[in-house]
Amino acid sequence: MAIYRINVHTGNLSPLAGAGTDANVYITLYGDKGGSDELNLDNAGNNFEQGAVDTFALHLADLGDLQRVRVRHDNKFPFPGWYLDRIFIRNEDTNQEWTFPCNRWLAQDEDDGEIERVLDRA
Ligand SMILES: [Ca+2]
Ligand SMILES: [Ca+2]
Repeated sequence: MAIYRINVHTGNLSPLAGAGTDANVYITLYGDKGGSDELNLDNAGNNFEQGAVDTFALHLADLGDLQRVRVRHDNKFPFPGWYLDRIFIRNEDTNQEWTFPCNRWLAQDEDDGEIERVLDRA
């Protein structure tokens, strides 16, 4: 088993752009030792607001060297469009770290309209 700390950086755009979301966000991790299940990123707070960094801890099988992540939301609640800056992941047991840049919308009314993206590590 391993503990993965996941920092999700929502974009710091103009407040009028509505970068934040209240939709439910899901992530799947892929490493050279396999992939995770699709996991809901949730904690007690109001997550994924403009300019915020939300931190989650996931207890998973050791996935090895992470290669990519798939991230999506369910488009629920008003103004669900979300501008994801990047996702940072750290394996707290091995101290390995990975960054997955996005710098795009996951929004049906922005960019290409997709609300799911696969992010390769930087
Ligand atoms: Ca929110
Ligand atoms: Ca929004």
